[in-house]
Amino acid sequence: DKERDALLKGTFPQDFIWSSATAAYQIEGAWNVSDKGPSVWDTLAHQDNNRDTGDVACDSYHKYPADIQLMKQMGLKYYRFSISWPRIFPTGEQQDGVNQDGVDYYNNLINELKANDIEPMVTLFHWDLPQALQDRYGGFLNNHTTNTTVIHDLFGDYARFCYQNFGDRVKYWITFNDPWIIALEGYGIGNFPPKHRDPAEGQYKAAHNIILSHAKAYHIYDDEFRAAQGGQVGITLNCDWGTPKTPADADAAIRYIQFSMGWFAHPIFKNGDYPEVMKTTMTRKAQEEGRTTSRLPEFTPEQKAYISGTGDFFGLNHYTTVEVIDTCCTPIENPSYDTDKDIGTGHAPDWPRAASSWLYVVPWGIRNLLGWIKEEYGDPDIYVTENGRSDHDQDPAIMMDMERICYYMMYTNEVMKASNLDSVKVKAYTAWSLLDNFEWLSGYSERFGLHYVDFNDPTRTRYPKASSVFFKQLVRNNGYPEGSEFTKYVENMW
Ligand code: PNW
Repeated sequence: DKERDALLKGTFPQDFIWSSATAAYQIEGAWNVSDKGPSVWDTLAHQDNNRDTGDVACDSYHKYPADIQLMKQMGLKYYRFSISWPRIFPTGEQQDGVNQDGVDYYNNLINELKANDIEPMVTLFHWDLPQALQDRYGGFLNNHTTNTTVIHDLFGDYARFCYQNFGDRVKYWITFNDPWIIALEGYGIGNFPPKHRDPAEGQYKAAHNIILSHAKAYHIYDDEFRAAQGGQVGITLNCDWGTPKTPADADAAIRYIQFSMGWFAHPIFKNGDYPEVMKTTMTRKAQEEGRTTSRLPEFTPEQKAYISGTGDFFGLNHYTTVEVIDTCCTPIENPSYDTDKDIGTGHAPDWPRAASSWLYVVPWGIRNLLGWIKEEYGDPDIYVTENGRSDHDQDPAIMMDMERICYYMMYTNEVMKASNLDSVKVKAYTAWSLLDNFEWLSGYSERFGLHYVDFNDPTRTRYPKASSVFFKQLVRNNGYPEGSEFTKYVENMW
C-alpha cells in the first residue's frame, strides 16, 4: 500500500484541462427575476420556512464577473457551469415563451468567460427541472415505455435552443449531470424533488427516460450542429469506486458499479442496453416476486441503436469509495434499488472523512475507477467533471483548509498515475467547487468551495481559501514536476 500511495512525480500531458465547476441552482440565486419559471428545487426549498434555499445562493446571477476574476486569478482556462432550463423556458416549453433576460444572462456569462480566455463547459441539466414539466407530464416518469414520450422531445427542444444560441462559443456540452441521483433520489427514494416515492420502479422508469432524452439531445447536435459548430457532447455520471471487503465479494463490487455507473454508461458507451448483470438480476427478481415482467424496462432494437455511441466523452463525477459485501440472495418483500443490488456497503475504519456523511477520503479509488472505465468502455476520452471535499460550515480551519489541499493533492496525483502509468485517456480534471454554494438538502452547512462565501453578507463577498492558492500552483505546474518548489513542499508534508 505504501508503494501504491506514494506520490508520483511528473506532469500531465501538455493539453490537460484544469477546470472548476458549479451548477445553476447552487450558485445563481435570482430565482424569480424577470420571467424565470420555478424549478422543482424552488418548489422544494419553499415548502417549509426553516430550510435553506437557493433564492440568493452566491448571487452569481449578478456577481458572475467576480467569479470569473477568481478563475482568472487561479489560472484556470475552463469553467464548467450549468444552464437553468426554467430560466430559458419558464415552463420548460418553448411554445409558452422564452425568457430573454435569461438568454442574455448566459450570453453575457459566456462572453465574459471568452474575454478572459476561459472556455465554457456547459451542463444542460443539473437537476433543476421546470416545475411545469413535472406538473404537466410527470417529469421523467412521462410515458416511459413509448417511443413518443413528450419529455424526450421537450429536452431535445431545450438542447437545440441552447446549441442555437450559445453553440457558436460553447464547444463542450454535458446533457445530464448525474442521472443516477435524479432517477433514484427524485423518482425512487423520493428525498429530492419532485419527491416521487416509488422505490420498486420509479428510478428505473426515470432512468429509461433520461437515457433516451440524452440520446435525443446528442442526435440533434450530430444532425443539426456538429458540422458547423464542431463541438462535443457527453454526459456526466457519478460513481464511487466499489472495493470488495473480502475476495468473495469481488462479483458484488462489480455489480455495485454496474448498477450505478453501468446503468447509464453501458447503454450510452457500449451497446444501447443495460448491463447484463442488471438484466439477469432483475429478471430473477421478477420471478421471485411473481411478476410477469421485469421492473427494469426494455429498450426496443431501434432505441438501442439510437442510444449506442451517443457520448463524445465520458464525464465522471467522483468523490469517494465504498467497501462492498455480497448479500446475495435474500428474497425481499418490498423491493427497492437498494435491495435489488444484493449488496451491503461499508467503509474501512482508517478512511478519513469529510463533512458530508457519505464522503470518505480514498485517493486510490479514482485511479481504479478510471482504469475500469478505460477497460469497460473501450478507452474513451474521460473528463473528470467533479471531485472535491466538504468542510462543516463552522469548521475553525475553514480558510486554512489543509484537508482540502491534501485531498486535491492526493486525488490529482492518482489521476496523474492513471494518465501517465496506466495510459487512461483522462483529459480533464475539474474541482468541485469554485465556490461554497447551496449543497442541496444540506443547504449551506457543507462547504465544498475553493473560495469562501459569507452567506450572511448581502454582497456575498468571495474569499480565497488556502486550497485555491494550492490549486493555482498545481495548475501552473501542470502536476508534480521534479524539483519544483511545490514538490519539495509536498515531500515535506508527506
Ligand atoms: C454531486 N454520492 O453529486 C453533484 O453533482 C453536485 O451538485 C454536488 O454539490 C456534489 O456532488 C457534492 O455533493 C453527487 O452519492 C451525488 O456519493 C451523489 C454522490 C456524490 C456526489
